[in-house]
Amino acid sequence: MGILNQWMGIADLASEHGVVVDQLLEFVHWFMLILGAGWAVFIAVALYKFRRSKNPRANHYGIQGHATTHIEVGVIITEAVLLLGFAYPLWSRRVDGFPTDSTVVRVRAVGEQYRWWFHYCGPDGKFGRVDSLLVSSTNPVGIDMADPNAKDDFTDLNTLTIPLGQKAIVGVTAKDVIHNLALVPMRIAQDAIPGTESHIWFTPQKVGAWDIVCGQLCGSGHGVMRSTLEVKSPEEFATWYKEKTPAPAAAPAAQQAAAGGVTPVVATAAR
Ligand SMILES: [Cu+2]
Repeated sequence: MGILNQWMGIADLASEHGVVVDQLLEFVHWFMLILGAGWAVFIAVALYKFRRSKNPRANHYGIQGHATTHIEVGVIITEAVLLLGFAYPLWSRRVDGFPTDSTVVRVRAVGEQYRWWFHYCGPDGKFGRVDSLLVSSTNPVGIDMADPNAKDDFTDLNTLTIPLGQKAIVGVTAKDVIHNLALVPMRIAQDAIPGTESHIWFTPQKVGAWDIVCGQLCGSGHGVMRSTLEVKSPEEFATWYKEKTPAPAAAPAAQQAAAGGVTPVVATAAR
């Protein structure tokens, strides 16, 4: 994990790609520590060397050697290597080539002041159409129930449930202001922007439950905008998913009842 990461209290790591993120973090922390110490020494030396008692008259030529130039060039090269050689490739692997296999789990995360709704597409693997004009107290993410793809969709409040070892794609958006879905143990975060849906993907590698925090100051209740990320074993996840899925032959009226049925669970989770 890295001695500096550990010392600074890094959160539990639970995703496949997170190892590389942590390695980069560890390296950057060492680099900054060395750089910080170097600057501290430089200031101490400068204060002593150029003290007034020894230099009654200011010398505007300063240091004549080239050592500092070489050190600066070294720092610039190291930073360029870090950015172009490590950070960009890591980022491009995250945003390029999203997984397309049939086992991918898809969830939509919809932020609002101050909670997260999670929208699942159901066994058909297709999200129903969503429309912000359809948002109501019984339809928190505005699912269009007339769309056949929406028949098996369901939502959950403040708990993002995903299976272990399976790639997950989360579409992140918001209803009101900009939020940020920060899945710290997965080493991934995404701004939730009203009117647009941004996607992230990762593979959970540990069963467990962690806090999801909002990573953007989104209002007076920002600090309490906490949800839970729950990684279940594939079997447990399948059972949970089946329980949550509304009955296949349900008529629109029954759908509404099913949606209502979810509400008590939701209300408990909200507290
Ligand atoms: Cu927020």
